[in-house]
Amino acid sequence: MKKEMLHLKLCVIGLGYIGLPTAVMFAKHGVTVHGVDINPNIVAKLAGGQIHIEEPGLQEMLDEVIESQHLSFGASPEQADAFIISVPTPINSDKTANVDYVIDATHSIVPYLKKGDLVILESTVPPRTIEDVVLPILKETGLNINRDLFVSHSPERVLPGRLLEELVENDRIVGGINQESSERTAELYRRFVKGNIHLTDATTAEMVKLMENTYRDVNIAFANEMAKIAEYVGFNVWEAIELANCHPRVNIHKPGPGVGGHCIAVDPWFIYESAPSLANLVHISRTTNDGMPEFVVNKMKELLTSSEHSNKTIAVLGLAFKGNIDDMRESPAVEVIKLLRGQYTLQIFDPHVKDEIEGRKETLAEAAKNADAILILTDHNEFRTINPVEIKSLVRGNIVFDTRNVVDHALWSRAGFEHYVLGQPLNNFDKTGSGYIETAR
Ligand code: SAJ
Repeated sequence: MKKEMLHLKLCVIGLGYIGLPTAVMFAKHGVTVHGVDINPNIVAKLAGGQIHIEEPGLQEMLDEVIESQHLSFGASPEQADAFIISVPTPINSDKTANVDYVIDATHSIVPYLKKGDLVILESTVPPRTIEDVVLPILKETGLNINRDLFVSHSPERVLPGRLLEELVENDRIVGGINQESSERTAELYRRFVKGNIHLTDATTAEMVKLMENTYRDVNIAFANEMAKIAEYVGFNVWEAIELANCHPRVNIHKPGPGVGGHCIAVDPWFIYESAPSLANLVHISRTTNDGMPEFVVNKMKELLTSSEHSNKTIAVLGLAFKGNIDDMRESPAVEVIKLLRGQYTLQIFDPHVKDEIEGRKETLAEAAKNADAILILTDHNEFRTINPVEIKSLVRGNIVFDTRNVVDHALWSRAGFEHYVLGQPLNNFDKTGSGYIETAR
């Protein structure tokens, strides 16, 4: 280990979902860390010893490092040996990346940089951001970028809810502007990373992160297209995917009402922006997934035409963008609700989300009361175990539309529901009660 790395001071710019756990983790491993955020409320809260995000184990770890005086917070950077930038890169309304926070954060450290320092960008960014955006700003220091200042991209790849575990266990990608930048960055993360650390160049590292999420988006778009074809041709897409995935080299993802979250629904656009005339598959996948809420709404309308009441009520189950979380960012459920609102009375229930949404009910029973149809939009575990007999006694209609294939088809059919699953032909309800999917496994 290089001498200067032994008693290291680190400055972390941006104390959100990634920056804060990263700062705390380094402090826990003996690094003196100064955390910076432009939001004074966040700085005040953290300085008072309280975390501002929900993450299992983080509060306890923060208590520990504040006690050991390894972590301080402030509104502006301080001199340090290494700087980590972990600020948001939102998307503009025209689907281009907004790298303003990265630009501002890089400018903010320029006055504090000295010979031998290391600058690491963790934010997810379009390809060439290090080369074309970050390096020109760092040149303002007057330091020789390749010899006196070391720079790399090491993208975050951790899952909220499992952050502290994944920060340690996951492999890390480190893309330096030169070999020494990569090696110094890897040496820093080795203080707590147990996974492999893979060294590459900065632009490759940027693309690795984007390709991981885009691979998932393209794969889900394929599943969604197969779901539509299944309804048209007449087969069960869930069963077909399960059987295709028995092949050792096939891993088709699941169809659904769309792709949400702040990563997979966003990152492919960063690739598209970098080469629009070449990124055809990326573009069509993104628009396929973005079109799913409308597809679901049209199917819901079609199903409700048979219902006799004029003022129809839908019990909407699920607001979060995926199962067992409370996050609604870019949630396809929110989009579906937006498209249905005004045409139907919506009684919405999500056991995890507590945000104010018009029509949200506190209990499943309240949501189901007098509903003409039940529409399932999120794969929460709580929905898998709903007792359809109890629900049947509350609703006035008998339609259930399951866009995530979460409930037990046979049980719901036996309880008297007309059960429709996204990706199964409409005229093919399972009325036998035997269930659709029978596999040999
Ligand atoms: N979804 C489907 N079908 C599937 C899988 C997911 O419709 O088969 C939907 C989900 O319901 C959800 C959306 O896709 O609406 C995204 O969910 P996700 O679990 O695929 O991804 P995120 O956004 O929670 O986290 C991803 C992860 N990336 C990968 O798995 C490659 C995570 O490791 C990254 O750290 C995170 O993005 C990020 O920060 O980039």
